[in-house]
Amino acid sequence: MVDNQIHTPGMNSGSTVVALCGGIGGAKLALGLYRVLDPNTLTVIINTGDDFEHLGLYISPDIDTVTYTLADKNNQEAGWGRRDETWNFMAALAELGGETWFALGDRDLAIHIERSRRLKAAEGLGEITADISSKFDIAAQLLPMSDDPVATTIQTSAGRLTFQDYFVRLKCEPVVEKVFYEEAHSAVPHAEVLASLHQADLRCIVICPSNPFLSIDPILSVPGIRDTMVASPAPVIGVSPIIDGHAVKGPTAKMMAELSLPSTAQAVAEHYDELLDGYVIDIADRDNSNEMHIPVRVTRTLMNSIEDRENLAREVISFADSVKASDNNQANQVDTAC
Ligand code: FO1
Repeated sequence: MVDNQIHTPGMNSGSTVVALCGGIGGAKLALGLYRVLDPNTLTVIINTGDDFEHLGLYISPDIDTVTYTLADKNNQEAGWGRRDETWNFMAALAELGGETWFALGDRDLAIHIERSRRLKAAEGLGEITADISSKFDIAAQLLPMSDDPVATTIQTSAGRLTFQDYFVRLKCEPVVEKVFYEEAHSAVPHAEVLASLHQADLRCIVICPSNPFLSIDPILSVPGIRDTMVASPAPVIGVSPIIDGHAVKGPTAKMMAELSLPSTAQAVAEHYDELLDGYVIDIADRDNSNEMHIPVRVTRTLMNSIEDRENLAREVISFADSVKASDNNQANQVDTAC
């Protein structure tokens, strides 16, 4: 349901929105934005640090999670993979003694096999992602952060692990000591990523409530993306992935404790530092809102229902418009003062 109040840009705001997203929590807000905005005005920049080669296939989990979610084909319970899935391939693989720790459903397999075939035919990840989006009638623009490989690896008490080894095979149990984004220095942002961030009518940039270290930092590690966001006149609004000291899903709070950071909404805002123009936190963290040195919007950020996703998206957009309006007012005051 496109919301006219949100859909109609404010007098001082543009009409396009860019969201940085990875993982399950991020995809929930991406869906909320997709449903309340004109979907043609939304660009989602997706983390590819989770990507890996498995069983001879190139797997891009966060691109698939966002794609299935916006196409309404996703498995709501798991948060990843497809709905109405069957597991005959995995059962047959088990008979052969194949690796079954990473579950690939029969329908889900098609996207991995088709993406792998097209990558081998030298198509770019962004081109393939756009084509799959259009085959699924997704009106938003879905972009990988780069066509170049950037692999998230994790130095842990169990040694240096690839992302999926840590996240799925070892269930996030090893103690995290440091996170790396391999080859980020030589990666180039996807051309459409920089174009989306340079749009003249950019209303705001949203950092979704994803794991900052595993889903957002890989995107920010690609040279040029963070600087473009900092320089953008559009407000950058972060949504806290931590509610009352806990992550809604996944290892964010555990990782923060292991990295000697307080697992609080405020600590995540401090991690993003000068990138943020505004920060959205949950009502459970209302008392901490005055400890933050940037504008804060307090609202319900837990997203159980579709309405929760849409309501949070509306709050984020209206908050961005108000941050932009107050920036304009301050700029005008400075003009009149001097
Ligand atoms: N996550 C799991 O915890 N267990 C799995 O077996 C699993 C399989 C899987 C298959 C395809 C896919 O696109 C995602 C999958 N995920 C699985 C999620 C994956 O680990 C993602 O990296 C997480 O969603 C974090 O972004």
